Parts: sequence; structure tokens; C-alpha cells
Amino acid sequence: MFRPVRIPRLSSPLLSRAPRTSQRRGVAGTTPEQPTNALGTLPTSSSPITSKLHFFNSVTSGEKQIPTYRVLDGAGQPIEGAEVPEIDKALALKMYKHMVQLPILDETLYNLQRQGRISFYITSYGEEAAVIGSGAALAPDDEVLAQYREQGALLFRGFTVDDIMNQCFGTYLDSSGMGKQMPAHYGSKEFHWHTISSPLATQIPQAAGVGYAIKRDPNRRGKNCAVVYFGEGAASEGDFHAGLALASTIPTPTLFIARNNGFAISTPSSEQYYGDGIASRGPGYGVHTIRVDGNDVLAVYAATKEARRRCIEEGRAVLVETMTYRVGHHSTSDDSFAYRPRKEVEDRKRLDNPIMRFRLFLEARGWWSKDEEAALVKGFKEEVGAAYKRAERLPKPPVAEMFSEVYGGEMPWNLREQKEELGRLIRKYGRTWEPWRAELKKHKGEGKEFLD
Ligand SMILES: Cc1ncc(C[n+]2csc(CCOP(=O)(O)OP(=O)(O)O)c2C)c(N)n1
Ligand SMILES: [Mg+2]
Repeated sequence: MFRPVRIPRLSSPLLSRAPRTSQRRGVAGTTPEQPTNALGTLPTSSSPITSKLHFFNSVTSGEKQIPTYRVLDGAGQPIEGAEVPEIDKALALKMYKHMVQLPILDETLYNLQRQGRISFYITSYGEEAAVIGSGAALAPDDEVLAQYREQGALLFRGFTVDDIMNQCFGTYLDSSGMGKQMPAHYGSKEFHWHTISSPLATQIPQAAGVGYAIKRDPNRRGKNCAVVYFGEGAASEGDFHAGLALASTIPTPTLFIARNNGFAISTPSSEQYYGDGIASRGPGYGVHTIRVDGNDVLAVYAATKEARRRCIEEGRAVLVETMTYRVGHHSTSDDSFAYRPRKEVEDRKRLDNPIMRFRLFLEARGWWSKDEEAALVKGFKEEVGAAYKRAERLPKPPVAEMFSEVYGGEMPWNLREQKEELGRLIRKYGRTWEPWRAELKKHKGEGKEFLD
């Protein structure tokens, strides 16, 4: 969990130098100048002919990187020239509360995995603003295809802590996948959250397809968009390019949100791309693009809201790159201090803490106080503690459910065969062999659907 500390104004050397996540190895050529004399165009394109032998590798003019949009400084105050997005107290507090809730939930579930009580977990430490700021700017029925580190946006929609626990413990009340998925692979028809799939980037072209389905549906066209979250690491997959190409050539309301958190497990983003981050790729596909300070919740909110508006009004893809930093280990299968200095992480937590930046903003407006903070944290800790104890006591789903609802429609022949075979084995060993008896006891109904 983050420790709240007063953070200095943005004169800190750590924040004033270009963050490691957006560093380039050198910009060699700037965008070409437009020819001053009219030499015409090629017959097949409107590209003006030039006599200059000029190579380029930048999407900005001058040897500059794409700028990063920011509203709040490191101390939570609006920066010079920034327009604070229209946000009322109720929404601001809802966003803040979810930002505070997320690391409490993460800490509990991370520790439960360390104790061997769940098999896996993945935290969002440090990315609370990127996830909640963007999630808050969407309509509750926009279709979301997330990567795996965005559960904060799902909670924001109304998924409960109990829902999270039932999924992570794989209980019979798991509404995401009826106990079939690894922990942290949430899904919800009710909240328009497509089930997380582990293979990276598969959700990106799928999102372009969902955008296309929305475009074809007269009830949703002009009303909703498909939203896809992915890491900068996932953006190295071919699927990223397939998804952007699809959404730009067959225009669809698809909103691409890259979480550039500096790492893909142990691979730093400096080894992930040579160009100017993920944002530089948007113009290549003719897609409206913005880069935003991912630790500034108001900037992420404003950028996503405007991105969504363009997406829906123009029916075209938009790309948002949120610059943030993964403060936690990649997952419970990782020890990040094997590949990055502990001090770097401690410095980031202390100097650019997204929760603290927003809290200072709220306090300055008189919308939040120390006492309210203490009560909120206490309440969340109690809620999360009670929810995991409830889930831990619940049985796993009935054994026969292992085979149902894997696919829509009729059960395919191979699953029917496997189900029959399991039934034979349970009837043979289920009552007599202790390891099978013990295993069956963990399931609701104890396998009786096969025994009777
Ligand atoms: C196709 C594929 N390759 C590799 C992996 C293993 N893997 C899981 S997460 C991950 C890193 C992804 O990094 P990024 O997209 O930046 O997201 P982040 O974890 O930083 O949020 C990798 C390599 C995978 N799940 N799928
Ligand atoms: Mg990453």
C-alpha cells in the first residue's frame, strides 16, 4: 500500500527529467517540411512532390517527443494553462474512493496468494489513476476488453468486492467464469466486461470487431464504443497492429487505451520500442492520438472523455497512451527487484503517487479531510477482510459445471465425451478412494450429480 506523504511541487529532479518510460534513444530526423514550390503530386496520391532528399522518423516537428497532457502537478494543483475538467464533488469522490479501495484489495489478495490460499494474483499498484480515470470517463454500457490490470474500472462499474473474491477463489458464486479461469480473469455480461484472456493482445483485434458490431447495431451506433486496454508490452504483438489497422480502415468506434507502465514483466519499455512510445503509432494508422500523464487522474479522465466523444461522434478509432509506472511486481509469479533497483520503485511511490496527487487536489477544494480518509480506509479494510473470509468458506462449483458454458449453445462432442468419462471415474473412485473423496468434498453437491 502507498504511504501518504506530502510530495513536493514538480521541481523534483526525478519528475522533471524525461521519465524512463518515454525515453527515446535519439531522434534522428524530424518531419519533412512541405515543399514551397509546386511540383505537383503523384498520379496515385495527394502527396506533394519534393526535391529534398529527407528521411524522417518523428511525428512531431523539431527534435521533440510527443508531449504529455497533464492537468495536475505533483502536489495536486492545476498546472499553468490547464483547464480542470468539469467534475462534480460526487464523481470526484467516487473516483477517489475507488483509487483508495484498489490497493487495499490488491494487498489482501496478494497476501492471500503468498499464503497459498489462491493460486495467482496481479496488482494495479501505481496505475490507479490510469485505470480509474479512464474507466470513469466511459459510459457504463461501453464494451470493455481489458488486459488484466484494470479491475479498478470494473469495480467502478459496480462489480463488487464479493464478485472479485468469488472469482479469485473460484467459488460456485463466481459470476465471471464459474470457477474455470485463473484468478484475476474477470468477466461480466452485466457490466459489459469481456472476460480477460491470458494470451497477450488477443483482445485488441477483438475490440475492433466489437466496435464493428456496435457500428452495425442501430440501437448502439452513435451511443457506445468498444474500449480496449493493453500494456506497452502487448503493443509489440502483431495483434496490436492488426487491431489498429482494422479499426482505422473499416472505421469503427474503438477506443484504444495503452497503459505504458514501463515494464512488460522484466523487459523495460526502453527495450520494447525504439520510436516515440505507443502514441507515435496512432498517426501511422490515421488515428486521433493523445499521450497523457497516467498518474494524473484528471488528465486521464479528460483525455478519455474527449477520446470517447470523438470515437462515437466520428465513428472512428482513437488512441490514448497513459504514461505511468508499475510500482508492484508484475504478478505473484515475479520478483521485480531481480531486474530493477528497489530505490527506483521507492522513489516513484514517494514522488509521483497518483492517489496522493488527487487527494491533495480534493483537500484543496475542501472536498476531503483526514478524518474521512481514516474512516474510508478502515471501512474498505473491513469490507475486503469480510469478503475474502466469506469466499474462502464457499464450495467450488458443482463438478459437472466444469463442462457447461465453456461454449455458447450445445455442448460439443469432445466435452460430452470427457464429461461421461469423468462420470465413470467418479462412480469408480468417488466413494472409495480417499484422494477423490476429499477432492469431491470441495465442490458444491460433492459430485452427487455423477454418483446418484
Ligand atoms: C502471447 C503472450 N506472450 C507472453 C505472455 C506472458 N506475459 C504475460 S504478461 C506479460 C507482460 C505484458 O506486459 P504489458 O503488456 O506491458 O502489460 P503490464 O503487465 O505491464 O500491465 C507477458 C510477457 C502472454 N501472456 N501471452
Ligand atoms: Mg507494461
